[in-house]
Amino acid sequence: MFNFFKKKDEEKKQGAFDFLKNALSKTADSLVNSVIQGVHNNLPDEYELEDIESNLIKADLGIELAVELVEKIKTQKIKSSELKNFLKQEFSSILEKTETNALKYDKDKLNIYFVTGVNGAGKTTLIGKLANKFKQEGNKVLLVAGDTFRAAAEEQLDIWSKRANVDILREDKAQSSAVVYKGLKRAKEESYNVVIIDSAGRLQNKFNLIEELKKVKGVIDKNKGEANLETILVLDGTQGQNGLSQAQVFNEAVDVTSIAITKLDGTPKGGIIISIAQKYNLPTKLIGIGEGINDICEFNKNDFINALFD
Ligand SMILES: Nc1nc2c(ncn2[C@@H]2O[C@H](COP(=O)(O)OP(=O)(O)OP(=O)(O)O)[C@@H](O)[C@H]2O)c(=O)[nH]1
Ligand SMILES: [Mg+2]
Repeated sequence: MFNFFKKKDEEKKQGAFDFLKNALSKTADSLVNSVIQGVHNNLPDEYELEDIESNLIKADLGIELAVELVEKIKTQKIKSSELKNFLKQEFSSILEKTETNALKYDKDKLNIYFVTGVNGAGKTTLIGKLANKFKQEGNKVLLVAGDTFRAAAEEQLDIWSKRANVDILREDKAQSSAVVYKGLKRAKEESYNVVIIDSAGRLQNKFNLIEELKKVKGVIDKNKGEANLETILVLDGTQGQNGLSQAQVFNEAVDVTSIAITKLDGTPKGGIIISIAQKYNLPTKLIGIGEGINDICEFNKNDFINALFD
């Protein structure tokens, strides 16, 4: 019996890794395969170094990092046969810089997840997936419909709450900060241990919307007491480097503690995970790899690197 379950667990783990590897195959092609493929000389020559650089930039690693890596390849005299391993080591050590990739969670405490990001990044979908995961793990979960801005946003969250079989607090025609205040109050009164707060999509250049988001964050900070707070910035993986400027604006406004990258299925732009760790020291903790309720993974550095390189 025990062995049977153990085997099942291992199969499940392998299945999850294969799923991840499959979802990341386009990123692996752009970030690894296309970079090493065209290099034939024992020591890459000037033209090949230029190609490496432009391929790394195309893979959405960002210019700064691409230039830095090519400089290292040149000065450390990395041979073409060593190139793959060199990239593997470099990417791993960049990801190592961020402190942890585990989502803050303590089963004996209230855990608040405040989910932010620009329009259409995948916030509400991520919330649905996350709610389902927490519910299945035995938590008492409350969703808070903090997006009072877009018509039908609350309805969309409501549908996800039913799919995940969790409770929701929503209030039509209310201010976001008022709904969030009520949500936190209810969570304490009714002993929820996971609260996930949705927010309206914001364009990072829209001053008023960012100001409103700060106000909501202020309400959370003031009322969270001893709770864990994870402020998640959701980035659309298909937008690649655009995510960097979003990270800067949102981080300044609400003190982001973790990144969720969505839509990694089918995009070659997954290099953003590496550049965001390098530039802002922000850990990616969740990745979305599909539209279904189970298409979410907790980010794991080793699995990510292995899925790209092995
Ligand atoms: N392929 C794929 N699609 C996704 C993923 N996550 C979200 N989507 C899709 O992206 C679209 C936008 O998702 P939402 O969750 O509504 O995004 P949002 O950030 O809440 O959008 P606003 O509320 O308008 O700001 C939907 O069509 C989702 O199905 C993912 O991981 N993979
Ligand atoms: Mg939404």
